[in-house]
Amino acid sequence: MNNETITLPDLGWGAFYQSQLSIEEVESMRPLRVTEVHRNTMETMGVDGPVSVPMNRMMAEHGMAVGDWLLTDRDSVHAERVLDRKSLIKRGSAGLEAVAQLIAANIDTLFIVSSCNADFNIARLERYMALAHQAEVEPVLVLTKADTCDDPSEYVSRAAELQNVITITIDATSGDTVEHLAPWCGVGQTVALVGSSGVGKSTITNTMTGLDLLTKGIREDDAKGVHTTTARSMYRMVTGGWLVDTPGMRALRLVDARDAVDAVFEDISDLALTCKFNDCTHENEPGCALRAAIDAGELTEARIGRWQKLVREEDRSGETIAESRARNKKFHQENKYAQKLRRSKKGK
Ligand SMILES: Nc1nc2c(ncn2[C@@H]2O[C@H](COP(=O)(O)OP(=O)(O)OP(=O)(O)O)[C@@H](O)[C@H]2O)c(=O)[nH]1
Ligand SMILES: [Mg+2]
Repeated sequence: MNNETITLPDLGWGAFYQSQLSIEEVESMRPLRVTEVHRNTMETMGVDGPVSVPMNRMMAEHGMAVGDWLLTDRDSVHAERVLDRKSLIKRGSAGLEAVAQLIAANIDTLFIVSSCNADFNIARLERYMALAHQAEVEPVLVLTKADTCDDPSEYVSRAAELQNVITITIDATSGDTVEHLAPWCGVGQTVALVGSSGVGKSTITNTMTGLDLLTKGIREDDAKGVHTTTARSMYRMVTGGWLVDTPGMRALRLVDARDAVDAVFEDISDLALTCKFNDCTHENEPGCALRAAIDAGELTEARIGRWQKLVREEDRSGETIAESRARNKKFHQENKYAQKLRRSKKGK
């Protein structure tokens, strides 16, 4: 990349960010886009090339993500402010508290990556679809390893259950990938890759950037990869846009995504509003619109089950720490009681 000739629009800048600057700020400040997030430093890119910006209190309190826009004084590396984000991809991190981990900011498209093998799992893909809906970015399903599979179209048909998503099948190691993904990867566009470990995210990144990032072989037996990518970085693609590679996720936990879940299952959530009882569990109540749709062959039990699972998870992630502790305590008490009962029955 020739840093000397890079412009703000090349970096993804546009009216949305420009309108956040006062006239004074336009004169005195420089916008920098975060390309790498580290504990103490942000690596950024501006029109004069790369700049390392030390983490400060404002940034720590705000929370930083790859793709963020920072403002510093023209001759300083001290960040004054983080601009409002056009979009934000975040997920729940492990533990009791619903703390969000920021994955990427200001992206236009989410490439949901899976492969044409045993990794393909519709429930997991629905979760990623909810992630895209929540961030209000366009999802594109990218199915890798089409070259290793007899009939990739079988996976495309299975993906049709996701509704309203473009599906592309690729061999991520081949140069043809650039052409297939180009519509989302042009100048000014930013894309993030998400998906399980070993599906080929870094391979796509290598092909799209011409770089040689670390990728690792896959274990043959279970189609699971070995976690390879550890940091989050944004790279310039040969097509002019920017790409955020992310480490494979073992389990994606959504946060504050109830509306997004309903959007992914819009047909079901809309229909559920027409059930006779507004607290219908969709199991055996009279006047249940979902049961009627199953009977009519319009919906499958499995898909309704996946929707309900995500809704339950969302209801739980909305609970306070105290509520969650109380639920766990009750569960353990009930378990203990059941064990005691079993033991006393055995003893008889
Ligand atoms: N034949 C073939 N191999 C692929 C394809 N995509 C990825 N691979 C191989 O799959 C392995 C894992 O790919 P990575 O790109 O490291 O996977 P990743 O998604 O970045 O994995 P993490 O960084 O662990 O999340 C590598 O050996 C790649 O060469 C593909 O489309 N076709
Ligand atoms: Mg990787």
